[in-house]
Amino acid sequence: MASVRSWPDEFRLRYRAAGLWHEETFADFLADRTDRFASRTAVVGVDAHGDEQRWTYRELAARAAHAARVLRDAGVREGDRVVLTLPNVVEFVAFVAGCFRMGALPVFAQPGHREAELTQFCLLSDAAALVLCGDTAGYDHRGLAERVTGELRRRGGTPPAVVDVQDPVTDGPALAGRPAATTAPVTVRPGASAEEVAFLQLSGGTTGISKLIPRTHADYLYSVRASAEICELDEQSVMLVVLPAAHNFAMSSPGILGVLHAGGTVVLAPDPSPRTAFRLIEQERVTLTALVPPLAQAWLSSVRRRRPDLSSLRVLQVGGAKLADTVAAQLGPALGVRVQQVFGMAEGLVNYTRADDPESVTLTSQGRPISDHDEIRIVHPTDPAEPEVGDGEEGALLTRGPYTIRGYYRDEIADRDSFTADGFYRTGDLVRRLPSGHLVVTGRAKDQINRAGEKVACEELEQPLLAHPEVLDVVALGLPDPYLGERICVVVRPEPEAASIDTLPERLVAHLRDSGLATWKLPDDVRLLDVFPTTHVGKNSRRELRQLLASHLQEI
Ligand code: OOB
Repeated sequence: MASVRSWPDEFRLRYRAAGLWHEETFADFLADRTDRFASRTAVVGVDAHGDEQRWTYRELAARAAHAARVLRDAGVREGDRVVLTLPNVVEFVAFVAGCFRMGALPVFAQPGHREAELTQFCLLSDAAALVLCGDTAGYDHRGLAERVTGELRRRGGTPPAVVDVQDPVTDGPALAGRPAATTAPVTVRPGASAEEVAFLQLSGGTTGISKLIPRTHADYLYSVRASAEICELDEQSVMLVVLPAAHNFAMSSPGILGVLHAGGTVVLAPDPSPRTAFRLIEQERVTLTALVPPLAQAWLSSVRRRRPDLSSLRVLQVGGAKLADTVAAQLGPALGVRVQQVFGMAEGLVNYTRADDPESVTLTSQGRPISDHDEIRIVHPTDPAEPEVGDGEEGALLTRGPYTIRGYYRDEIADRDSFTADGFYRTGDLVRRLPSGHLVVTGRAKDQINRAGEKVACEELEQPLLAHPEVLDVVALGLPDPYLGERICVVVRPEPEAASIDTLPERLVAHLRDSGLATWKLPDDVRLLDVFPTTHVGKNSRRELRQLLASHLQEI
């Protein structure tokens, strides 16, 4: 895969010699866990039909083998990419494991992605299959897939095979009464190298739609092993997955893979409501879960009303967006848990607060890196020479290490902007470092909105809006919101000839929806403004716009 920039030999050898990178692939990993923990419970949740499932490690392996067979019958071959856009159903785990088994590369899309994103992911990855759940929360994904394949055909591409996990053929033979594929099994892929790309994650996106992130077996499994150790997972661990399963936080920090690594049980929450989560925690005696800050806040208020039995829950991880110190301080006492902050990114680097950190650190910092081999550089945010800032000062975070990518998937232009010449990834986050090595996230230097942990590139909204005939100019920005962290605001300079100013905001939101953007990216707020503040070089000034909105537009 020539278009993926990998670690230079010097680093590969260093990570191997230090015992961080192993020979193990995901197929090896899953086969080994199946042997070791065969009759223990691996996955609990609902399937695509809404029926409850409880799979042992052995059953998970059988489901994975079946998923591999379904994919192979759909034309997927070793090395092919498979876009998954599944909700938190047990089939998600089966298909991820199925891809690993046959050496296909999952591309971790979200069920909320729509035409714009899915078309892009299929094109970029040249996907052989698109795996979806026909009806997800009342939304017709089959119809969506038809529009995506139609668009790919129009653009001269080969559309992927569509696999619907609600189709009875995708069910494993163990499900009585449902027909199953009967073709020959797909065997675990022999002889693969652990330094090959295992799957593609999605970036939060700063310039248009998410970029694809190539993660190798060796680098990702290292982060999974180390995360499971830091989070003290073992066979007794029961993790509730409330966040979207395909997100990097839910997958590997320590997430689904960390729990399977340790021989524990993964419980998938079919919806993120506190009510569902509390029921599952009680029922399954959950020991660990991960939330984004707005969900943690929702739990705080819900726990006071519902008084659930959370006695089994020991650790509550919070990450994906900045957790306010005041909320952090309330969570432990109110829920009877230890709070662990997690500051990570799909590109690699993950920071955790540790079990033995003092409260002053766990409540006010976003943790320290997984590894002694994670290199952290904090530089002046606007000086192009990127000099390092002094101890404890705010600066832009750059990082390099054994599980941080050196380049995106087939995107050399993004690589030029996102990585330094010596291979550091520019995270776009502003941080300061405490003497203990813990990082405090203080802000962001990238054109991205973080709405309740969901990332939206400002460009994703600005580009389609600029194409609207009644829009002269537009800036998308995140405004502070007590619950969401940030809410999405687009400030539009309308064409003087705009048809009807009164209805323009609604029509612009409809236009964005029609352009096929994921639902969570639609603006919470559309503001009209005749003149935009500009920087000294004449560019629109987001900073001044934000200040302007904060000061007087709020009252309009
Ligand atoms: C996680 O991954 P992504 O790729 O969706 O987003 C990464 C970005 C970071 O660069 C930062 O801007 C923000 O999300 N972020 C946080 C944060 N955790 C992530 N900002 C402030 N405080 C935090 N605790 O979001 C992700 C991946 C793995 C584990 C956890 C989160």
